[in-house]
Amino acid sequence: MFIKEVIPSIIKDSREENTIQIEIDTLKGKFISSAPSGKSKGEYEAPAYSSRGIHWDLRLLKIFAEKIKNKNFFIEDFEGLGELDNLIKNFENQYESLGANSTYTLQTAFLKAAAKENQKELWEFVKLKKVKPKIPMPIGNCIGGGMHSHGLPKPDFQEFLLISEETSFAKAVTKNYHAYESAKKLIKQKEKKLFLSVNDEHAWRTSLNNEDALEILNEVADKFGLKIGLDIAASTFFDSKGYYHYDNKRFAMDREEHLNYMRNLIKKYDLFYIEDLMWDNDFSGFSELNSSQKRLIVGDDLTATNAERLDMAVQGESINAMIIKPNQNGSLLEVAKIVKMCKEHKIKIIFSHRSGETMDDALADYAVGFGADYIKTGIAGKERLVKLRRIIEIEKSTRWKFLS
Ligand code: 2PG
Ligand code: MG
Repeated sequence: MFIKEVIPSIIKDSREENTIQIEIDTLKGKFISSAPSGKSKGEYEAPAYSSRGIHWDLRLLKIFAEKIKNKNFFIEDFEGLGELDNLIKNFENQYESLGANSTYTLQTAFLKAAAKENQKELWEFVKLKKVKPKIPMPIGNCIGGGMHSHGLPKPDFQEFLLISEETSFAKAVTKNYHAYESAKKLIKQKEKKLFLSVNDEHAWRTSLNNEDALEILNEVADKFGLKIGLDIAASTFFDSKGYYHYDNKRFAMDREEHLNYMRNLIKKYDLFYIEDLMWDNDFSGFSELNSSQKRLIVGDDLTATNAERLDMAVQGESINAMIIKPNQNGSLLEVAKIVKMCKEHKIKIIFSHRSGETMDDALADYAVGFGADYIKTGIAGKERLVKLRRIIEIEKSTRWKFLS
């Protein structure tokens, strides 16, 4: 693959914040990628940018771009990414570390170009050895609170999720969407003052409290035959003295009270999915509730798409499902290693968007190629829909291959 030019730039994400975009021009065309970014960031995730910020990363990327310009790469499969990875590592030793958003974007634009060179779709090209590609099922954010929803009052929990498991992804996405629309009507009926709008991830932003929102989620899930879940994002309302602060109701819970509250909610609402139920160092808190295969106890801030953190969670039997956000790590080869570890330990894999997103749909290809069980990428909003549509497209064009 002959690289004619590499053009890094800064664009705006769905939150109107700056993010990195990279275009790679080869003899086969132009390939563009851009990085998402999180707001509820795990303490253990790789920094998005170098210590001097995004503009410094852009400067570094421009220098790196000159180094791979007019260079030929012999890349035939995903492992071939190692050649670019080594160049990045050498560059970082010589200059300074790039942030994870920069390396992720560089690698993704490169893989898109390499897939084309090899006449493959991105998902086919990144297919891992001994891992079967899979059409994941959608997890969608229906009602939002926490750091993704501006102003008060609002639910403390970050995401009230709908999970649809159907014979096809297209059907599952449609069900999530109908339930989301139906939740809007119920929120309108229940809110005294009308706060209804959409939040960062296009989930309904409401003044309702946690349990009122859960009642609505439950009602629409029953109506459409869906499962429900929560991303508690517990670290975002935990303090250094050991208390969880429930701002909407203005009270605090200690560890045992919070753990009991989680236990009761799981039981009362028969939650199928619960993410980051404790702050991101309480591995044993997670394991106390990780007792049944019936529901998913999910690590996100806990595991931060990091192999060492996953290893700690495996040792502690803390989780049976893990969120994978490729830009939380920065190296797709590392992400592949984490995916294999999850498969080995029977931990379900959920590829996930970030709250600040772009129109890049590569996440969908990675979810399919890496054999993810689920993809969490919202229900509405153009940056989320582009990823859902990409999976529908892959499903349409390849269904027979997955069945063989
Ligand atoms: C999460 C994510 C995505 P953020 O916590 O799961 O929903 O949020 O991108 O802000 O980290
Ligand atoms: Mg999360």
